Amino acid sequence: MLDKIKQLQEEIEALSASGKDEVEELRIKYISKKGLVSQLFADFKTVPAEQKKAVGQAINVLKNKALDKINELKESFENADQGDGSTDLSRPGEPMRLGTRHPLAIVRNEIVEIFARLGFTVAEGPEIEDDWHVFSALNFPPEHPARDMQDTFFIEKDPDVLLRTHTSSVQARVMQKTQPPIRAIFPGRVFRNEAISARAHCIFHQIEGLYVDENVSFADLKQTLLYFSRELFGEKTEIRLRPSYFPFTEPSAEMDVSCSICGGKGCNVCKYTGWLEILGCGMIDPNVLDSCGIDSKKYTGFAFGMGIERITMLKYGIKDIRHFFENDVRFLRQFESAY
Ligand code: 2U9
Repeated sequence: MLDKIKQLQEEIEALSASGKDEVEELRIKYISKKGLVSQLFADFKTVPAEQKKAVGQAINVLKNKALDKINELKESFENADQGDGSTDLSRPGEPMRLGTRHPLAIVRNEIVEIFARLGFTVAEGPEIEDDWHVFSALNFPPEHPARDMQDTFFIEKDPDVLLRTHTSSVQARVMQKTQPPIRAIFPGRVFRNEAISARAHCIFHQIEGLYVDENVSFADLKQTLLYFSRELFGEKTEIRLRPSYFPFTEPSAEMDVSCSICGGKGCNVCKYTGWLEILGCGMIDPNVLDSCGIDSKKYTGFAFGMGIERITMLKYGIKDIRHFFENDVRFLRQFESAY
């Protein structure tokens, strides 16, 4: 019996076929109910008791090999053209859908291009930072709440290793190694230890910018931001500045644009105020210029910062910030033609 199994195994291993029909014939011959392999199971009854274990195992191995072989032959003819006209070789291929640019990347590129037209260059820096570049250089006092565990992700026991909470750290780095005039913007990912909701996320993207030179004034800041707002939201857009406070700018302001949805008349997006807050700005505090190695008696500068998620949500009417991070193609494909 074992000899018979061995012989059948060699025969099956050497099987070949020239088409689907022949594979079907082989299947019937070897593994159908009345096939040669099935016949062995019938003959198994006659095997002496002491050989049953070895013979039983050998038949099972043979059966699996036969199944694999027949499947392998079947698959080799499944997708292949058999030259018999059954495959239409002139059919157009299945089109592969192109990926789309992420809405945050679309808006970031648009903002970068607007500032590039005003002569601003782009700079990037590390996401893992030290306390000095994120806080001390920017005039945050040692006890400032932003340093608190609740706001900042400290990623090692060493409190000097942290994830940047804003891209201002890159500005500090650029000012340390460049003397004015400096005109640059700083796009990047930032991290804050915040509860995730429809309006806030612990990871988001910012673009900050600065202009440092002799005689840079608040009027330069206003005109730059007016140009930017009209390029991004349309030429009829108006801006207004409200006094505010940041440790790194003095004076500081928050800037609103007239609501591009209702044209300033009032709607549910602008909560019937006609205005949408889009960024913070101000004149760089002389302490910040000095700590980054720029003479505050000779130079002045303005700076601004905005969240890209917020601007993208306003521009496209997106109601939940979490859409940006879920990468659901049904959401992403809506921006296919937006760039
Ligand atoms: C240096 C000096 C000054 C950058 C600025 C803001 C105002 C601001 C927020 C907007 C929404 C951050 O994304 S947000 O939470 N930013 O309001 N940022 S002025 O000022 C700087 C930066 C670097 C050396």
